[in-house]
Amino acid sequence: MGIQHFYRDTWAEINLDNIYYNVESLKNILPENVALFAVVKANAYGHGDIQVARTAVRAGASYIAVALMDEAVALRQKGLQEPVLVLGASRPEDVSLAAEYDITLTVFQKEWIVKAKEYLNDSKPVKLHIKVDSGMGRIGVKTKQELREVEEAIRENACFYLEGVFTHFATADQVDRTYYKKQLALFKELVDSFEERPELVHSSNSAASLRYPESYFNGARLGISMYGLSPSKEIEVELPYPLKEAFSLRTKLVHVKEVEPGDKVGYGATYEAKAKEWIGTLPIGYADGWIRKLSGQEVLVDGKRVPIAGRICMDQTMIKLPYQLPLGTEVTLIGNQGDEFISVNEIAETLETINYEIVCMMSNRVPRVFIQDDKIVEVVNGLF
Ligand code: PMH
Repeated sequence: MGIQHFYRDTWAEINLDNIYYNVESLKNILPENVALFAVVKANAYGHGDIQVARTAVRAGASYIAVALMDEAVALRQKGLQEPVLVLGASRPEDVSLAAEYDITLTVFQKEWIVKAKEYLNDSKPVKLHIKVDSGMGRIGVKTKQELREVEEAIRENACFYLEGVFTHFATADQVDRTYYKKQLALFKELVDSFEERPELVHSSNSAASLRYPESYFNGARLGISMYGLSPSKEIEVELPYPLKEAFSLRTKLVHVKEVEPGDKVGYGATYEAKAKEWIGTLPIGYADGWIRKLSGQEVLVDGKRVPIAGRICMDQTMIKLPYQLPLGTEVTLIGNQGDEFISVNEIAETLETINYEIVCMMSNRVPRVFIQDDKIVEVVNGLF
């Protein structure tokens, strides 16, 4: 843990207590024998990979999952000791890195095994999980025949250890269960066809973990709801416990001025003051992930909602102030201020997208400030 400096008045606040609570709440409803995988790919959906991983482990997670080998290596280099699974495809040429760092890989092609073994000598066996494509149509084996071939290829080689098998649902966040049930049935059928069933069998993402105990087998992969966000709007009413959002985005007024009626603001001079108005400038822009399409979004200042004035620039955004306010006044773009709250979901609605994308798109130019027990415990400046 450390406090890195940053030299701008914009930061993301990550509430680790809320992440702890979200993980612990799921852990409490999971049967004892079900391992909780904390999904921290894409810098923990923008929340900070190692900080979230450590918090999740404290709260009961026993496995960490990422999308890429690079993300797994980064976690090891930051000192993570727990098992790490790469959910996506890795190159067979890179398999020795998995051996070196004790990283578990996902496989789904016999040829991969044949090629990868050329790159391994007598290291400890590399742990593998077979991915089954039960209907997502992304990666994975689709038939019993393919599964058996991959299983055999793994078991023939002492440099590999078949630890797990998993699949991923495409519609677990939708009210209609038909497609989910089809996927689950196919996955069960394939799992039953193993000569020897691997010790870890997992299928559920957040939505399935929160709604479908029959999808647990003995592992649950928790992503979006660990961050306090519902997998979709339509299943919010079904959630077994309230989620607590962990991500806030804050900045400060760096310039305040009064403009005259007819004065313009921003690129394209698209905003025109109707009367005498107070305009504030914020040091955040589209290069931070605060993208131009957010120009119609409100922000919070002095506990009130105010509109953005004109187009968002690369590094700066202008807002209409309710009245003159001092330089350095805090402005909240996402999160609580006074009695007001701008949720990640509100930003997602403005951008006609999903909450996942909002937290992932905040760039590494935005420092992350980690809060635990109401105190700053760590600061990461992604540029250093
Ligand atoms: N497992 C796999 C294989 C995933 O791809 C994801 C999320 C999760 C678990 C966690 O899902 P959750 O965040 O809904 O809990 N993957 C993605 C994705 O590829 N695009 O959006 C979410």
